[in-house]
Amino acid sequence: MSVENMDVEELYVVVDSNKPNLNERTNRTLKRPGLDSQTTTNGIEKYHPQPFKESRTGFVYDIRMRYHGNLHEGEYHPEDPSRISGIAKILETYNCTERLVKIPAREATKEEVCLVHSVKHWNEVDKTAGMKFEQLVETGDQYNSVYLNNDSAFCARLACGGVIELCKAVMQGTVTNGFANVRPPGHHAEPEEAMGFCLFNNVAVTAKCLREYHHVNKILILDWDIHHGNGTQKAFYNDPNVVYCSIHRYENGEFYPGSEQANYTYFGSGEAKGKTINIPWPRAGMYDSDYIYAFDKVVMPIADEFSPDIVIVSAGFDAAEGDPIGENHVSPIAFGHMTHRLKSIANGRLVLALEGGYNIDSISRSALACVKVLLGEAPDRLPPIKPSKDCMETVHNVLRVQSRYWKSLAPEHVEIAEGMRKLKYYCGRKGCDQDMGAVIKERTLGKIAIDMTEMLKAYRVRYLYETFRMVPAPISNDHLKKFNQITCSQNLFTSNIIFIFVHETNRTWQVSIISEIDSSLRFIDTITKQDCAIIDIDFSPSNPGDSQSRHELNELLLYVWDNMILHTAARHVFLLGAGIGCASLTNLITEREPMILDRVGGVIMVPSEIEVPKVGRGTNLIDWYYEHSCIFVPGDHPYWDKKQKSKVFGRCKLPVGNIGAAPVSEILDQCHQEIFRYVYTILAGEEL
Ligand code: Q9C
Ligand code: ZN
Repeated sequence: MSVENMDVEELYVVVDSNKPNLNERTNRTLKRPGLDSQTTTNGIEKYHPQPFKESRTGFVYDIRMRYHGNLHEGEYHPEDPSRISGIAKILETYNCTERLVKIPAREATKEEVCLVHSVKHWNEVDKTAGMKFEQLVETGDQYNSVYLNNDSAFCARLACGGVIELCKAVMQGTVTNGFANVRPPGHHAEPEEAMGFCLFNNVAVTAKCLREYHHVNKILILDWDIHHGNGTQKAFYNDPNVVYCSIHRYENGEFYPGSEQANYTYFGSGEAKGKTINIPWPRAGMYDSDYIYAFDKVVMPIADEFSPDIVIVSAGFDAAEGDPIGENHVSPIAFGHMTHRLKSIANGRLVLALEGGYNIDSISRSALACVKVLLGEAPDRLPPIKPSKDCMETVHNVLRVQSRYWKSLAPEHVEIAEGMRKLKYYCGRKGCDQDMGAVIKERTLGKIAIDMTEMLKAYRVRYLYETFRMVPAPISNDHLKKFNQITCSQNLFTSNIIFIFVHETNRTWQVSIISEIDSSLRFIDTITKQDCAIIDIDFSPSNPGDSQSRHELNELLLYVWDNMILHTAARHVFLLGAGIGCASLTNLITEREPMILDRVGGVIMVPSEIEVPKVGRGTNLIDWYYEHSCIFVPGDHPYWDKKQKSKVFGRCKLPVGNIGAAPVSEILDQCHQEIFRYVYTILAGEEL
């Protein structure tokens, strides 16, 4: 039963009664008997015009929360009382205050606070009210980034109780949504510990209260403060009913609070796997597009699927443009958009609770934008979303880990480049061989008179199709399109194992067309017979060996990784390179390090007479490469003359029975068995 099934009169009764009201459960009892399922005589449900639904926005602000302040005279601390008065002032200036329903704050009780925190912690905070200056300083210094005065404990109780009261009001339907303008903040406060300007974890305590005392089943906590909410993560790490999702600056664990637990590799434990979602930015300087992208790709699908009863936002504004600590560039408009998107969850039951944010002007304008959206205004228009590379990489990492736990993130649901979608469609369709055959014939016939390289490539594409039903992969990047050389097997999206095979045509065909084709085809034959997928990259550089060609191939490989591999579900990727293609593989490994280490099972190369390529810096990467590579270097290769054999070149070995110089194709042929033995060894060591 929903609001649209009530008539206007009933709706007014509900609103006027000022009782728990507009939510589905309570409406049911208010319904007149006999109206429950109105159907017309032909069985079609009768259309009911939707009545106006009143939305009300609650607001918590108690000036006494300004009492908590830095005792050191004249010494500035960013977590300043003016933060909340600044926000209150701008809301007043823009006539929002009069439209808000004031929800009085009250002190949270010991019982409530101790749903998250230990009694010991409660007592420690409690004691500070009666301490002398030196004791306060000393106690504050015992924690990590905390200051105290005699009012701190009181303010912390008030902040916590304020968030509780607002959420209660939302659950009871007194208001639809709301903003808690509170301090001190809470999300760093751990069960046993004050930390990061936080004494009690306002949002975590509230969530536990809602579940414990107010029959709320599922809660989503979204934390957009620039910092990871370590306290909140801890409080719910194995609670399957509370999803904690945080977008934060991580910097490889360097940024405050400086723990690896803020990484995307931490996703909850036990029954709660997937219920912690970390979106860790690798650097400062993220923009609106990055946040909106993360929202659209991760936060919103999960929020929809989880379908919580209420959404609580740890709404720090230290990711805002102008914040001295966060150094990100999120605009008030983007904060408005994130708020707007969250209103679509949990029947609009949404509470924003202030956390960090240290530029008074920035946090005031950001909070204003959020409150306006809560009040029902539309957010301003944003320019088109252009996420940064670092953002996309982060989001891909999160998706890869989280798609195990969320159906809505599974690869087949993740939006992919247009061409890939078509390919996927094509690969999944029965009886589509004929039109593909026609496309390929057309393409190859037209090429014959052009030049030898093109002809050979075209012939190969056709052969791959006719023999292995491999299809040309679409490339949406115009610049890379002209090479027209990626072919893949149709099990690309279903296979757990994918080989990326990079090799070149044009220098070897001069030696022997047939043998080149034969050796690469033998590979493909073995791979497809094992039901593994393959992406074949037949690279024929316009000018072999020049830097332009190398650059093009590097780009092509990154394209294949970002736009193809990342959209597959395969857990084992093998990189196979022959000749000039080898260097583009080490480039790929260097450029996509974290993802590569996770998904690539092994790297196999036959560089032939080209220089043995090396991976980039980083002990992690170098050690991994050495452990996961098998580089066949002929006996007469200058590599063997080097005094110092560095791990950056991978694990080099002589091809079996190899004496010296031979074309790539021949070495490839010689190593065939050994290469697959190597692959089997790796796969045997891992569960499939
Ligand atoms: N080197 C919130 O935004 N920075 N807290 C300490 C020590 C602490 C931020 C730096 C930042 C805490 C709620
Ligand atoms: Zn913060």
